[in-house]
Amino acid sequence: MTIISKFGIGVLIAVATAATAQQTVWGQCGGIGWTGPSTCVSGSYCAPGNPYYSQCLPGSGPATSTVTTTSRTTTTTASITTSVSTTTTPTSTGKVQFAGVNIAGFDFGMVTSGTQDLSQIVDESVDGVTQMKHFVNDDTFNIFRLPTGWQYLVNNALGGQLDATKFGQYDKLVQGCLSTGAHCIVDIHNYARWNGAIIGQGGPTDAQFVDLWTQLATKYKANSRIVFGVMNEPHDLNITTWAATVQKVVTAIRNAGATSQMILLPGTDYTSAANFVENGSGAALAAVVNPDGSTHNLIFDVHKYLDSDNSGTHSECVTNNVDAFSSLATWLRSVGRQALLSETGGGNVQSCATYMCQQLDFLNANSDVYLGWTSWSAGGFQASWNYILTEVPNGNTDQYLVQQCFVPKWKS
Ligand SMILES: *[C@@H]1O[C@H](CO)[C@@H](O)[C@H](O)[C@H]1NC(C)=O
Ligand SMILES: CC(=O)N[C@H]1CO[C@H](CO)[C@@H](O)[C@@H]1O
Repeated sequence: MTIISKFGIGVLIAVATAATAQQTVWGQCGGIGWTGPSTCVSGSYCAPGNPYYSQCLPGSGPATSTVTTTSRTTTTTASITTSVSTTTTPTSTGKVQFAGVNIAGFDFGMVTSGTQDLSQIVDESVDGVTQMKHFVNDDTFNIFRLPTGWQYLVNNALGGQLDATKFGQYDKLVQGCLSTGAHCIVDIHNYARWNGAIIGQGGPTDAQFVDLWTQLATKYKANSRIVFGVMNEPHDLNITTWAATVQKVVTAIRNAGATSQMILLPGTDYTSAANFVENGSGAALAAVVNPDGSTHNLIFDVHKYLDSDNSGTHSECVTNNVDAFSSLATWLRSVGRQALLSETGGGNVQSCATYMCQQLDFLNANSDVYLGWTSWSAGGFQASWNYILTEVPNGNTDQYLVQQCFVPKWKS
């Protein structure tokens, strides 16, 4: 009897919702297969994000005529339907929103135990900015990931204040990135650790890690193009406990005044895109919310290389990763969430050009769930090191893989 009355109430609510309800701000309001509300509450408008997902955003929307919007939507829908019914291979019907490069250097000396030898830092506050200007001006890239060690920012003082000199140098890189007009990911590159011990799991306390992010969010809260990359590549930890740590960081960033910027949520297994669902990262991180209970701009952070062991340490590529990104896309759609591929890359060789272009085609075709990518890596790699994944431009000339795939699959 109780069960029957619950069903009764459920049906009534469902009917009422479909007939009259307007979607709340940040909620979905359209897209292929969407049967929920298509209008938004007062003070917001339905923004057509991509064929699979429209969202209620605050404000009155861009001054676009209704006629133009409608005809564009219709065309897109028709072409998507055709491609799905004629082939199982994704075709480039869409395009990701963000494309860019990692600018490494302030993370140098960091190893997977979360220990950083500060003598190995390459200060990218000048050269890194020059590189970003090239990538924006010549390649139209619009996002950069700026890795740094936690130790560097606080000059090895766990729990301390941002170091005026060292953080000051890193901030020049961040400001240089912002000045290009791009989005800029502040990436703490510590593998969820400090000197061998796991944050919140025997190592630094959650409070110490939260304090770092409170300081960074306070510093950068005014800029909407800052993206908070909570942590690079956690591994070998308790994912449930880690997700609780991430929740505290998200709350702290929002409460510091960075109320709406993107925050990247990293899973375990080195944020592997292939293992994200299977290893419990997806379920644990999907429960992380903003202080208002929403998941607006909480984006899953994933990495995937194309070499034999997904490590990005071999020059040859052996996979286009379509299997991995395909299953992850299905899960992302099932929970209505999105991911950013913040590390991917390969050697400057033919096999990588073939597979990387296929991977980028797939991401473009699934741009409803994949926001974009930052490839690994430009930054402080000296020419004499012959680093196999280098994307450091030679003046204004891009490396082979950038020329073959990263630029054409973004610009086309
Ligand atoms: C992880 O931590 C949670 C909560 O603290 C605990 O219940 C669970 O047993 C732990 N999992 C493992 C595999 O140790
Ligand atoms: C920590 C954890 O559970 N890792 C697992 C994630 O999923 C991959 C793929 O199934 C496993 O190999 C890992 O052991």
